Amino acid sequence: MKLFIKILILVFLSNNSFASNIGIDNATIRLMPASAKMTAGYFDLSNQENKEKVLVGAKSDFFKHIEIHQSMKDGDVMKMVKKNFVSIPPNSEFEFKPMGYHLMLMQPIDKILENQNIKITLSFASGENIDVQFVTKKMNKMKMAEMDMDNDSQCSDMDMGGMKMGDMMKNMKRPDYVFPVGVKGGKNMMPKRIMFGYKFGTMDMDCCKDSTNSVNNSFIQGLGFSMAPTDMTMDMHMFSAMYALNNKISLMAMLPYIEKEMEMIKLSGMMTGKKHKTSSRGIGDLSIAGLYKISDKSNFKLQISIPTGEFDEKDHNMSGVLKTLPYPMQLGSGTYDATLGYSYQEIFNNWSYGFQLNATKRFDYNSEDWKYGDRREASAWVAKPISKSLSFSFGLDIEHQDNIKGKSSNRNNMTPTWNEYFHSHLRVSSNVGLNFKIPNSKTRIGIQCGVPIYEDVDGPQMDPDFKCNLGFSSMM
Ligand SMILES: [Cu+2]
Repeated sequence: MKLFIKILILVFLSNNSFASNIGIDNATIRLMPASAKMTAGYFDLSNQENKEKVLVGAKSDFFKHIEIHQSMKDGDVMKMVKKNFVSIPPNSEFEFKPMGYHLMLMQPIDKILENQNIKITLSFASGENIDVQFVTKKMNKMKMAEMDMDNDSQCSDMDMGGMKMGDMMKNMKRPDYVFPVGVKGGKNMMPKRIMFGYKFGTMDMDCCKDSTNSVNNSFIQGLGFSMAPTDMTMDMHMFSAMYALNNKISLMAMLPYIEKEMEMIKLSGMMTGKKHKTSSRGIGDLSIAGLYKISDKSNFKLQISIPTGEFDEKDHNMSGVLKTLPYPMQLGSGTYDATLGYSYQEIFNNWSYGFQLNATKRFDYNSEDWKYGDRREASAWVAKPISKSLSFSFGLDIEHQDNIKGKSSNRNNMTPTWNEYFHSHLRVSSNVGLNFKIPNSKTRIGIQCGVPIYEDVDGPQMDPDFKCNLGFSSMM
């Protein structure tokens, strides 16, 4: 009985929270690297009384100094301000949380361990003191980042003590955090985030190259062709959506709308010298991709292309007859294709670089008994922020495309574009680009244009004189 009374008294002395009608929940101390001289304490406070409660301070045997802080935005920069008190209105709840109010816990007397219990006494203006057992925890950094992603702040209460998280989030706000717009695929996002994108790509091609040389129409005629392409443009409107399933896996869907136009010239026979234009337009192949994050710097991509695009597009020929258009004018492959990709990006204080590798394999022939060749691509770039919202990039692309396999039953021998052996190429292009991040928003704009600097092709084959991409993306 004596013991029971002792316990009862102890309970009443040490835990005033019953009497004061102040509830404390989720009292957490952020576990920091051993080198850190300070950390932060977070908790949920509920004032269950009909009068205002004013928190005026906190004390602990474990920390030599504790302050009440508020993180607040000053222009573009997040700052911490010392507060002398925090008022909690009657019958309300108040969260001390990252990027808001917190206890700044300074000068710990000892190493802080994970899941350690540390007692902190909260003092109120009314004279009440409440002992709270805080538990040290590794904060879910993704959760914290998510809280921050919505504003354009630099969270200084997170980069104390050399925390990497602050750096990572600063990086995310950089214009060069995202890849140049011409680079296929992207980076993993924060869990549960959705991003919509639109990209316009345009490419202009001339005729023609063979090996590393330019060739003219008489060369093409000399090979026995009665027609030659003179000019081709390809415009692509790519709509994409991305969803981050979790920290490791982001899913992506991309659907292009493609417009192609090709001009041909008759080299011999009837109508020699006559030019003729054909065109095709429609949706291309739908792609579904998964990005698997290896680290903050790198990810793998597995992309499946689903044959939703037409591969038997027709247009009128010179004589007005509706005919199937040659291979380069088709909108889809007609086959299920898989692309494996790897991306890497390193971000430094005032520049960044990255590279991406892609390999596409076509597994089967389409119902017209042909398939595009396999393809390997490598892109590398360096980028430099010019301002907080604008960065400049310079890059190199290498693409290695195989010839077409099989033969379409609609093919003819009049033009090299219908020849399966005139499609393979090795092409190196250089490009320049700009990335723009609209301040205080989650919308980014990118533009990138490139020209070939080296080509070795099986030809005669059309070759691009330039390509440009303009892209928008917006995070929800
Ligand atoms: Cu602080």
